[in-house]
Amino acid sequence: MIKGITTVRKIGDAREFEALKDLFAALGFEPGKGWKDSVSEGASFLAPIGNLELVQGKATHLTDLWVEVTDLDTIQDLLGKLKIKTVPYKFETDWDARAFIAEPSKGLKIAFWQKNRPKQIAIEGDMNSQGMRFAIVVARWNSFITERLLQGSMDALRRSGCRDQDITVVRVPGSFEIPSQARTLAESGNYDAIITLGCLIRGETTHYEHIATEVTRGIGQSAQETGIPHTYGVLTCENLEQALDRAGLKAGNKGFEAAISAIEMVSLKRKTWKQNGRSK
Ligand code: DLZ
Repeated sequence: MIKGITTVRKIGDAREFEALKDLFAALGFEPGKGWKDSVSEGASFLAPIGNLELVQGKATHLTDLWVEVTDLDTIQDLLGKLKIKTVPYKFETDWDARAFIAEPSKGLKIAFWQKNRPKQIAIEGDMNSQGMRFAIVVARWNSFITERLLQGSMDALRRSGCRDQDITVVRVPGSFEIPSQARTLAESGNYDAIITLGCLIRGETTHYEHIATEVTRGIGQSAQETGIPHTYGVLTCENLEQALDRAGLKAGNKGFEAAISAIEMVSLKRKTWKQNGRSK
């Protein structure tokens, strides 16, 4: 049975190899299992869908590496800022999509493309956090978990274009203290969104239900009463194993997800205001 497809590209020198590794990570490729021996090295990148396409006839295909993306404009913007060689215009393809070609390394041509969306679409937030300001409130209790969540959040913010100076990290003793601090930060007017991170473990927490309910209610109330988006990265788990899974092992990193949601909500709020005639 077929399990996957790998296509291999040889890169000129080690410096360029490192630069491309960074670029592909920044573009959001999931890192795969690389390899290294005494004479060479391989870096692997995974995409959710692989596709081997055989072509015949007169169709022109420009390059043999096509990467489908969800936000073509953001990718083109990012490549431009990183001074990657790109053909400056986008073109329509034969399959109702738009594309542009980038050449991050000599001879390595990548066509990035995005399916055209139907005309009537919902308002949706983008995933570009450039120019947004975030506060992250993180509980010290169960810090071996919450620090992993924090790493996940930082990773999401940095990868999506946020500068370190636009991120404020605030530590509080435990999850119970998150709502009041989140509210103080939201009311300061200095942040576009508040990301909250904590970890409650049922087996180790007396009054687990009460604390969990109060924390959730408090964060929601602060969001609603201040009008500043708050996202919820407080784990409520049965045991330590579950917490570890949600902090980067088997079930993703909820800190990363909370940060992504925050970016989307800030962007959505701005778009909604713009569409409804409000400037800020
Ligand atoms: C007291 C307590 C307990 C028992 N368990 C947790 C926990 O699992 N996760 C967490 O974030 N905090 C816990 N805390 C601390 C409370 O959230 C709070 O910080 C203290 O009760 C002080 O108000």
